[in-house]
Amino acid sequence: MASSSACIALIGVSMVLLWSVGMATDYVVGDDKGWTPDFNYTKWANDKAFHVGDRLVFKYDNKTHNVFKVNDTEFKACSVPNDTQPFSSGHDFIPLLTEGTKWYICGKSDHCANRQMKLVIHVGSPAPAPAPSAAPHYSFQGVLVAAILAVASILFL
Ligand SMILES: *[C@@H]1O[C@H](CO)[C@@H](O)[C@H](O)[C@H]1NC(C)=O
Ligand SMILES: *[C@@H]1O[C@H](CO)[C@@H](O)[C@H](O)[C@H]1NC(C)=O
Ligand SMILES: *[C@@H]1O[C@H](CO)[C@@H](O)[C@H](O)[C@H]1NC(C)=O
Ligand SMILES: *[C@@H]1O[C@H](CO)[C@@H](O)[C@H](O)[C@H]1NC(C)=O
Ligand SMILES: [Cu+2]
Repeated sequence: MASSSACIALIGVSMVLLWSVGMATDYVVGDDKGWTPDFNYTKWANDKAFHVGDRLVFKYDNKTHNVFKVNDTEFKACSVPNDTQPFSSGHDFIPLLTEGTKWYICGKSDHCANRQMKLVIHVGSPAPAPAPSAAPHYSFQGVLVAAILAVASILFL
């Protein structure tokens, strides 16, 4: 009994945490086109607000593409770092851990210089909590009631 109460409490508390932190987002770079030549990633990134806690997902054929995280200078010159390994799984999840500007290029052939395989994004502070009305799956009041019930069940059962 005690352990199931604790379990309910944990679920309640996690829901509250999830609600207050907001939802992290996975962004598939290039959407259904993925990481591919001749796609405008500047345009793709334009209407998106990236936040700490979100992830970039690069999907590509790893025989012909890869992903290097680079700096500003390397990005502009499309120069592939010779001291770091690229991401090369073909399905890379890259968590955005810090705020600021991040640069990514494909290191194969002339894909960065001539085929637009370059992405620059600006990462802002963690996503704000959505307004209660913007959270369609559960209301703040509902979560609050769940949390109170959970705590009550620990204290009184
Ligand atoms: C990509 O899109 C951006 C923003 O819409 C635009 O300024 C830029 O010229 C485009 N690049 C190419 C190579 O078409
Ligand atoms: C970018 O990285 C290179 C090494 O690959 C380094 O020489 C250069 O100073 C760096 N530039 C910036 C702006 O950090
Ligand atoms: C990497 O490139 C820099 C300059 O482009 C060069 O000085 C350095 O020796 C290279 N390092 C390796 C491990 O090849
Ligand atoms: C390409 O992806 C496959 C499957 O994920 C992996 O086994 C292989 O090592 C990857 N190739 C490179 C160059 O990383
Ligand atoms: Cu490429």
